[in-house]
Amino acid sequence: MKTVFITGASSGIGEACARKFAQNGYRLILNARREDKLLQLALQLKQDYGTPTLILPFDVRDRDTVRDRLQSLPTDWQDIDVLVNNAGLALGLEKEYEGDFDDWDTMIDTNIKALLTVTRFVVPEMVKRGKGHIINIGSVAGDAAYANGAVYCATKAAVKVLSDGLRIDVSDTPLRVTNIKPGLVETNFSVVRFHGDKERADNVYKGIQPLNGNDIADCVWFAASAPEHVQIAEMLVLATHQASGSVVYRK
Ligand code: NDP
Ligand code: 8X3
Repeated sequence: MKTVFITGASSGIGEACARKFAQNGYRLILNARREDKLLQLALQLKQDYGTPTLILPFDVRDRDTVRDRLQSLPTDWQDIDVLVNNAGLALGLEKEYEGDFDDWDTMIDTNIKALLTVTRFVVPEMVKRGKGHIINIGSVAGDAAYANGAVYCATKAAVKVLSDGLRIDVSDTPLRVTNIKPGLVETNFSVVRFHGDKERADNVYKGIQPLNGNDIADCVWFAASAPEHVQIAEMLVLATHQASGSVVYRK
């Protein structure tokens, strides 16, 4: 049975990926900070598909904990076939010269530094085994800046470059590296971005049919299930009526 490790699996895209891999016979290692959500999901997937799941509730920004928890995985859970680096967030929507320092730190620490930390502790074992696939959840936001989103966009540009760099660094191995770049996906993303303002979050998806978590999980699965000699390097996935990070046609 193959094993997938998904960060940020308590909600949205990560949760949808967990279900997709479970449907396809993988067993799951699921991370996020909210343990109750992970337990609920694990129970549901056990009932629906008989999926064995290992819950790893921790903050991916805590480097020591990431190291300790990954280095003390039960022996029969140590062979990770697919890593989905999904945990991430945007905070705030402000001009670059007016942004909040704490929001910047949280985005940079989570979207860039924590993704690197998890990669650093998982990939060496993959290289040793000569087997593995790293799937990073980037964003259309990493392709070009949009108004009031510079820091979030910069973190996702970093995900693109880190994916490209890792792909170069493992090109002498059978490992594959994929950067999935979604556009507007209706998840908890905007509620988090606007610090819990649900009404403001709902407005982001008004007048357009956004993508949902399952749409992105389908893309992740397409990359993960491609034949071994096929490396989906990048996938840009937009809602119909969205043309870029800043061009959206709303009815
Ligand atoms: P959600 O807010 O629904 O999910 C985010 C997930 O990340 C949650 O499970 C959350 O879990 C987890 N998470 C956040 N911070 C941490 C942390 N410090 N440690 C561990 N887990 C953490 O949003 P999405 O599903 O939309 O977002 C998933 C990824 O997709 C992000 O990287 C986002 O940037 C990216 N993305 C989203 C798009 C969208 O429009 N929605 C478009 C393009 C990319 P918990 O709070 O329990 O820790
Ligand atoms: C999330 C997509 O366009 O809301 O990465 O920034 S967007």
